[in-house]
Amino acid sequence: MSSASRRKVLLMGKSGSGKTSMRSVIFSNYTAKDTRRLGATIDVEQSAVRLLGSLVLNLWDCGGQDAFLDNYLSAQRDTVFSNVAVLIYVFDITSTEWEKDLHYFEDNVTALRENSSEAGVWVLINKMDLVDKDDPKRVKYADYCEQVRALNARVSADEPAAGSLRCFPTSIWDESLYKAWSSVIHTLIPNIDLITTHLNFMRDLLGAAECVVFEAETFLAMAKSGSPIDCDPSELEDVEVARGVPHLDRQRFEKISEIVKSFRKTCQRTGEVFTGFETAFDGLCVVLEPMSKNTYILVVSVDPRVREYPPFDSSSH
Ligand SMILES: Nc1nc2c(ncn2[C@@H]2O[C@H](COP(=O)(O)OP(=O)(O)OP(=O)(O)O)[C@@H](O)[C@H]2O)c(=O)[nH]1
Ligand SMILES: [Mg+2]
Repeated sequence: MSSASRRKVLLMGKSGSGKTSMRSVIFSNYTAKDTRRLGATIDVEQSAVRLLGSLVLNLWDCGGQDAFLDNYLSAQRDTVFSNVAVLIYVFDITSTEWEKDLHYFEDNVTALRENSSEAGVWVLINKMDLVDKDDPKRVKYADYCEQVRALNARVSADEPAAGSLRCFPTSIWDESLYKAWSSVIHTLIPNIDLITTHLNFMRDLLGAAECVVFEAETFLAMAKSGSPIDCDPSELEDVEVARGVPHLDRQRFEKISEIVKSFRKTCQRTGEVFTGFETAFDGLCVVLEPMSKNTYILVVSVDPRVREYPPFDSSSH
C-alpha cells in the first residue's frame, strides 16, 4: 500500500470527553451503552483503520488526563503533532472548567500549526444529549463554537495555509456522531471528486433523486451525487432541487448509518446476514445494496415508473 493513502488522525481533548467512546462506536461496533465500561486511555492508543480498501487512517487516541496532555505538549510534541492530516478535538459540553479546556485547546492548536500547518481541525462538542433539554436552541453550543473559532483564528493568523476548522455538536447516543465523522472521512478520501462524478452519472442514468455511497464496515456516508455531503440546502445543485432532495430529511444519511449498524448487530445475534434492503413509500423507492467489497450504494428514486420488484403480494403472506 502506498504511504500516500495513510492519513494520521489525532483524537484529543480532556479526559472523559468521550474520545474512546466515539472511536469504539464508529469503528468497533460498540453500542453507546457498551462505552460505560471503558477505562481512561493511558498515553496514546494507536490503531489503523482501513476504509474503502485503500485508505488507512492512523488513529491516535490520546488519553486526556492532565499529565498526558502536558507530555504531548513537551517531550512528545514533535512525535504527536507532525504529519497530521486531521485533528479531532473533543470538548465535553457539561464541563465545569471551560476556560481551562479552552486553554488546552489553544496549546494543542499552536503545537499543530507549528508541526502540521495544513491539518484540518474538527471540533466536536460532545455529550449534547445531556444539555439539549435545558437548552433547546443550543445557545451554549453556539457560544462555545464562536469562542473556539475566534481562538483558532488568532492562533492561525500567521499561517496562510492553515487548514480550516469545523464545529459539530455530537452525542454517542444519536446520529449526530455519524454526521461529524462522515464529514471528517469525506475530506480524507483522495479521489472524492472522481467518485462524485461517477455517482452523478449513475443518478442521471437511473433518473434517481440521489445516489449515496456508504463504507461497508462503519456505514459512514462517504460520498453522494450532487452537492457536497454536508452542504447547506441553498447550495444544492439544480438536479437535486428539481428531484425533490431539499424535501428529504437533512439527517437522513447519518440516520441510515445508525439504523443499519444496529440492525446488522441484531442480525449477527440471530445468526442472519444483512445484505441490503428495498422499500417503497410516499412516492419514493429506496434500494440499498452492496456495491463493492468495501461499499454499499443507496439509490433513491422518485420516478413513478420505478417500483419494487417483484411487487409485494400481501395475499401470499
Ligand atoms: N451522556 C453521554 N455520555 C458520553 C458521551 N460520550 C461518552 N460518554 C461517556 O463518557 C465516559 C468517558 O468516555 P471515554 O470515551 O472513556 O472518554 P475519553 O475522552 O476517552 O477519556 P480519556 O481516555 O481519559 O482521555 C464514558 O462513560 C462514556 O459512556 C455522550 O455523548 N453522552
Ligand atoms: Mg479514552
